Amino acid sequence: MWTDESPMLPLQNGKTGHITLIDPDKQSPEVAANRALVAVECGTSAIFVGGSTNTGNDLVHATCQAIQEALELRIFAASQHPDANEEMWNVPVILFPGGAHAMSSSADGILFMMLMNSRSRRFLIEEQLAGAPLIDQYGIKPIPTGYIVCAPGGKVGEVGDADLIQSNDSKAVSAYCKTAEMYGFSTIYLEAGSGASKPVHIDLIQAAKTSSKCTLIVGGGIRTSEQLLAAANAGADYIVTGTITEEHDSLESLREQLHSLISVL
Ligand code: 1GP
Repeated sequence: MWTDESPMLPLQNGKTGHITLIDPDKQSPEVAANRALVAVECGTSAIFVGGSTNTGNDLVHATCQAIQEALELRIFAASQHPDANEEMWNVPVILFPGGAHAMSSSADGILFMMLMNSRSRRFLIEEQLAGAPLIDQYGIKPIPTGYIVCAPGGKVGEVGDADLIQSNDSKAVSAYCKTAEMYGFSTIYLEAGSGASKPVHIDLIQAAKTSSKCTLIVGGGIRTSEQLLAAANAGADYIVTGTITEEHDSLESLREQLHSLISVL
């Protein structure tokens, strides 16, 4: 359970943090919970739940619930051992919604996103209008986020009708980030698309970092320690990985990969 009151992700004392994205469409809630536990064990700072465009509320909710229950069990188990670190299991579960249909009252927070470079009114304001009353009703914390999709963009670029930011267009990223800050958003998410062939270009990450004081999340196509470090050194406050978590049949091999990946931060 997340008790922090501020409308942003807690920063990691100047270090870049890692976030694990779990797409409820890609495994059962039980497997999702086990994957999330392994990720937390390896040092991930938050769990994002969402991703696919058409996943319904029921599956999103069941996945959030399973993850929260698993974390609570670990917190309880740790509280019974004087040497165990109870705090390490206290990570937020945050919705990363494809739209207003992908909600859960079991989440601690939600990236309340504007897909800033969408050409579609739906992703600029309509999904938000449909989602805001539900977020209010559920009492989950909105994290106002400027979501900016960069080339190659993948499925979210297509579905979101994004006017993709090209790798040499630092000026555009800078303008979007300043706009996000002027709107009062706490957070910016630079996205290359899930499973992208290449991550967001470091020039774009640098431009985003120097253009606003918002918390900077970077994700899409990051698979190696080198890519993770490059994004961190360019100024990412948080780096999201999703696809690599879905590629492991065994929790052991997932643990091995996530451990070697996250330990470089
Ligand atoms: C997608 O940024 C996230 O929204 C994660 O991307 O699945 O490529 O790690 P990957």
